[in-house]
Amino acid sequence: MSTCRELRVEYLRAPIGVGTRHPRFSWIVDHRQEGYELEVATAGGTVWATGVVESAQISLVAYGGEELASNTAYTWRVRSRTPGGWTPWASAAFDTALLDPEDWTAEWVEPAQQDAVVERWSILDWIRGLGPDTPPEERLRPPQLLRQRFTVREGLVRARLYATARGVYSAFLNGRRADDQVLAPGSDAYEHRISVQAYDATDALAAGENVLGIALADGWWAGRLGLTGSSAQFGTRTAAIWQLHLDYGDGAREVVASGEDARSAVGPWVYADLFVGEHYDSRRVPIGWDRPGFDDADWMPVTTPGHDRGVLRPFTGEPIRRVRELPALTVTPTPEGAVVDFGQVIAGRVRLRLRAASPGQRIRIEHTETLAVDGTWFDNIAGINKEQTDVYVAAGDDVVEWEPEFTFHGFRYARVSGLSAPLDAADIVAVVIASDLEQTGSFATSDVRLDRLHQNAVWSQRGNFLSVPTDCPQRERAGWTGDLQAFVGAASNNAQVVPFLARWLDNLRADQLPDGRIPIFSPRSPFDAEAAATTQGIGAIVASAGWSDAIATVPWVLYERFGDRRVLEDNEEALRRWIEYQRTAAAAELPSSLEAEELTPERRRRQALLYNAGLHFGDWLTPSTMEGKPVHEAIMIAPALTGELVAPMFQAQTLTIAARIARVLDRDDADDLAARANQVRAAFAAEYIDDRGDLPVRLQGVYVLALAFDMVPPERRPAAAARLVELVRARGDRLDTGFLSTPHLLDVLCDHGYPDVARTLLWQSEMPSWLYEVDRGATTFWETWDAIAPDGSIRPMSMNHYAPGSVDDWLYRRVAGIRPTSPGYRTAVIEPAVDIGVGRVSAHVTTPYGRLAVAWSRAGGAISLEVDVPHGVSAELRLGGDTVPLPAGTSVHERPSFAPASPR
Ligand code: RAM
Repeated sequence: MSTCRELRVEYLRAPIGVGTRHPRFSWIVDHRQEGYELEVATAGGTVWATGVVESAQISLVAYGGEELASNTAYTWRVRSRTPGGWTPWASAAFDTALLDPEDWTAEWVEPAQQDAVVERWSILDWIRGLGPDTPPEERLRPPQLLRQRFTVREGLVRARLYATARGVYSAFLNGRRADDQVLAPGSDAYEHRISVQAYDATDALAAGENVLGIALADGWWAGRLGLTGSSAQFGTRTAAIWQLHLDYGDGAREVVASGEDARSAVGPWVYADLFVGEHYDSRRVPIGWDRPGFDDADWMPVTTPGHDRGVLRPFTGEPIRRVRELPALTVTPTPEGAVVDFGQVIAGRVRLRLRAASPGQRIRIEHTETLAVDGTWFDNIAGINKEQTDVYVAAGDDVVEWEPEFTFHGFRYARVSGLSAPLDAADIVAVVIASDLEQTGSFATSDVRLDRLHQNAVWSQRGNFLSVPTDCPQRERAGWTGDLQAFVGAASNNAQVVPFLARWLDNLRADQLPDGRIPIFSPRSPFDAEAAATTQGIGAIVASAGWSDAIATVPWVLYERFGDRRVLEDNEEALRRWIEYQRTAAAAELPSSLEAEELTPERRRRQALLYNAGLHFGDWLTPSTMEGKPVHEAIMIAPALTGELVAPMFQAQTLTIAARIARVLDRDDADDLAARANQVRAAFAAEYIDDRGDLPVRLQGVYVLALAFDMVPPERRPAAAARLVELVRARGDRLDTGFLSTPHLLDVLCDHGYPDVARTLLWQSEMPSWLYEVDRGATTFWETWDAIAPDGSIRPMSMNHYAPGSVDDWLYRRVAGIRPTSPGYRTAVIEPAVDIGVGRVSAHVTTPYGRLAVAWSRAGGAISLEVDVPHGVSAELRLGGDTVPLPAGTSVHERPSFAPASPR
């Protein structure tokens, strides 16, 4: 009898620094579970024992004992009763974080420093290309070093370091990195919450004198951030705080806390900024600074300014790490430097091996996502503070490897200059950095272009799931809510995203405005708030339909895919506040198009239900609205054309999701919420949909959303769907959908009897289309379909924007055909699109019960399918009108002569 495996606490294996007093336990068992027994213990004995529980639940069993204590080591064990009897016990460990701000006695310490320069730019400045005219050396400041000496007695058995910073930091213990994470503490809504990292320091310490070192740079706190590249958005001075907890074999516990005994100095960097890049002078390294025995007599004292400790929160999820390395595919010498192609657009930086560089030799590394059509260097993200350039100054060692510490870039190509010999391809790698999420899905076919399309989504996810979900890793790095709302389904197939997105949702809720508005991005800095309040037009948008609705969509998709109720509970109140904001705003304002009109009382009543006034991004970047105009003008057209329609559609959909959530959580008002959703739909239909199912704006996206969100009364749906198809045809079978509608386009076509049109769109290779990008060599999704035009000309757009990659979810759900029919895949269907136009597809997702996989192939009329269903998932196969239940385990299904069910 095999034991339970994959033991996890809050989704992670043997985590330290668990941030809740009531964690949830999950495991996998390779048989049908009828019951389980679970126990949690400390060294002192059992703290919770469930006894035998008659239940099939193997996922997210919530701890139900006395509240767990801070900074404590626990073990847990579980066994499962299956039809064959009890499995043996399986056990694992976990460890809690400092769970309360009161657990902190340490002081925030500020190293001696000059204040960071405050550079403030507006969107208008950005459009005009205005920016600082002095080089970064003259404006940016050097990162700092902090060191603290302490003594450890004999008999240490466990040591945990808890640390964080206002800034970005690396921690060292006796000259060794505290662990392999980079860019801690990551990005947070720092005003409200700052994540604290937990490190296992046991093996790094020894009896006698020890040294804790912290290297500290501006990062998201004081560095450049967002579209405008403005700096010091949270503060102008960095600081760090730490507590090292030492447990001895004799039961004694000691704490080494940051305070006035720490010393500080300027580090070897001239500057380090997330956007601008890093300038590192290896001649200035104070060798041994983070080890005992170093003389810090000429270091500076620190100050303890008494910053708030109430914002400290245990970090949850996976940190940012170096997740892989890519070799140089080609190195091309040019007069300006050696241009290296890594073959893939990524977020990261390079590691360079230098041989015999002379003291003071300066090596420069520039980064870009694309070259011009003639192969020359091209900055697709030129602009204020977006240099993406690193500088290394050699000390004169024989061979040295260097990788920046406190920056990253969005790039595929690097240009290296200042070398004394030609660059050898073996001496440079691209280091991909990302939040180190477990990759849990796969999708592959017999068609290389479709596979590349899927890989482009995976890579855009990797490049943008970096501490928080961002829009793009080179220009903004902002946690745009709308982009994630579009992509969350796709993201959930490819990786275990719950801890990562739950932490981001914590930030989003912290950033919610007092009036209930959910901001368009999070983290949102005090500068962002001020900029929006003092600007007009698009820059003044604080909340927007489709963006703010992420507070409904994201938790709901996580519940659907992973069955996690706690995410719903945690976000319910914020969602309700957003809904109430919409209700109030709907009653108070009319859209500008109606302001001058004399409305009947009936129309006035309907309009008062609709959240349709104000400026919204609308179906952002709808292709036809972008044609032939400069970008900054073009982007305003979709908001103007579609905002009034898109906003109430999302309002209705969000109310529907809220009603579903209320039902799951057993709330009394679930029916009321559903009724409100229907009132909004009825008012919308009466105001905006005519008898023939037509809407006032003839754009594909408007029809897609109207159909996807059930805005069209049933009898008019066929006509609306037919109009959508007509609009697709009129564009030469090419899509014309923006950020908000693209995720729904192909589903809507399939659900309304046009799978053939969906198929044509999928295989389209004329711009705008998915495969157009693939054919143009895209390795990630572009922000706009014409980022590289057919003639090779390049628009200054991001090449790494996942929002248009939402189609990846459709590939899993419809082409492979794997989808949940109840939360967390308790029940699921396998319904592959065997007539999509490929011979072979194989894919899997990781459900809470294990791997759910399908591999199908088609030869002429014969279909062959192999399905893997884990115990705990009740799945059925739907093919050509037949439905058959699928057994647990592997099963093979043959259909020698397959005739697809008729499309309508
Ligand atoms: C752009 C961002 C993002 C989008 C907003 C509206 O600047 O890149 O993708 O959500 O605008």
